[in-house]
Amino acid sequence: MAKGKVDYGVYLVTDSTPAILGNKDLTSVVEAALQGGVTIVQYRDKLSDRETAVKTARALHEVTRRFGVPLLVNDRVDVAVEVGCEGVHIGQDDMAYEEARKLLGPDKIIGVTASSIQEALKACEAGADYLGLGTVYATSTKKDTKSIIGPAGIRSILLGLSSAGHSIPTVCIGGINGSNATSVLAESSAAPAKSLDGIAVVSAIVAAVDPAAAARDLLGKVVAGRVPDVIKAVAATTPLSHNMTNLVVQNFAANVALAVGGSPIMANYAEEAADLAKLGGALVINMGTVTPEGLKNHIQALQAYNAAGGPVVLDPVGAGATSIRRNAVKTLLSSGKFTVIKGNEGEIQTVYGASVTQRGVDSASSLTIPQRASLAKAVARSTGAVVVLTGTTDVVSDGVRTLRVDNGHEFLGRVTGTGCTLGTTISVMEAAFRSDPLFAAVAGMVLFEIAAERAAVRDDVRGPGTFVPAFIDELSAVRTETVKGDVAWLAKAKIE
Ligand code: 3NM
Repeated sequence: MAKGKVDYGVYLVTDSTPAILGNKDLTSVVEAALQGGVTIVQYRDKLSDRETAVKTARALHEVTRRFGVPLLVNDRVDVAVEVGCEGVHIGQDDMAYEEARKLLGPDKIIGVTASSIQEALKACEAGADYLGLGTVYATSTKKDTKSIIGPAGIRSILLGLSSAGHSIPTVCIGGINGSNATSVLAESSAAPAKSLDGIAVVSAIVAAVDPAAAARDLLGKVVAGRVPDVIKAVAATTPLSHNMTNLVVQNFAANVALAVGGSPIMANYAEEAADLAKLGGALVINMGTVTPEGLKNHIQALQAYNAAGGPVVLDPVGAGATSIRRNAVKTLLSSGKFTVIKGNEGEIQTVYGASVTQRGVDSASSLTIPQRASLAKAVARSTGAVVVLTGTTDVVSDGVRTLRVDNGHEFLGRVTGTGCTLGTTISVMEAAFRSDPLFAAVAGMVLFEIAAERAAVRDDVRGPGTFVPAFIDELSAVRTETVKGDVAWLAKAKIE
């Protein structure tokens, strides 16, 4: 597991004391939390003897490895060395960073606790891989905390780090739970400082009646918390959205790309792709109205963007409708790599290789939400892409993290081209925010769907016809509000 690839989003710290764990089994709680979406685990045990600690750490490591998630050990470096897990977390009163690094070697993760900018800078300069910032709020889980710094204290450390030029990952800890996570993330990460990379919790998951549900809820909040970062990254770069799309949506897609902050070009001729791929944008390959000539163009452009390292969004429109389209999907998937594959249930089933028959491009749903989540996850794993499976409840997965997005409005289903323009919206986000394609995709989805909700209830909207211009207005308004720092609209986001 490469150190640079670690996802600090939902960071579970364990506690085996009966007051928090109750009579549950720690390994089972960690496994459930991983199913819910925990992205990194720290085994923290101040009481057990060495033999018990090694045994517990080994059992936890077996579980975390199955999920491809790193396991760190709190303080007890010798236990981490013996178990061979991915690293340690050390507090200010624990072993010195340099000594821990000597024992662990250069490839292991070492995180350090910091309560002030001085401690944070010292840890950065020593070479720490991430910082745990706290204590945010007083918590009965750790009674000996020295300073309660609140979200404002976290924000000032983040500001200090960014003005010193450090981009080290950070999480905050202390009293974080499902009720305050959204406001802690927003208040801690207020512009212009770098944002927190995640939240670390003990009791919000370990003491929860349903640790998987608690973890899922926190993951949704962490992902929602990054939406403004994505939209601001778009505003900072106005990225190119190169659309190779169908005849029906050319104009609508170009207008949506503009409204969400992108710079659209509708260019179906692949000879242009090599030049366009150098402009730092993203490509949308939309298979609607496919022709043999079109497919050749798609393959050539896909390969040009792959060579330039630019994101590519595949929209396999009507993929299951005809054998021509089913074969076109297969050909495209074997010709290059996609960053995002977006489609409805029939389309994603076709990408999966299932033999489904779609009537047209409209969507019919026969799977339950958990089945849709499994399908999205499986396709993400087999293709390496983020999969966006649209429907009344959308599902998005990168093969590790799987989320549901429950926003949108029925008018989106009564106007042609909205699915295609969601692909365009996502391409703009992917172009601007390369560090996490899942965050970028979710940002595109909630921006798009909440704009639709706002448009649908406007007084001047009387049906699908008047909805379209209002929708474009609202896309632009939501984006502008976000760039100005007003993210009240995000309270409507239903990400879980
Ligand atoms: N470290 P809960 S606060 C383990 O401030 C730990 O460094 C802290 O527990 C620090 O999520 C803390 O239950 C306990 O509040 C956090």
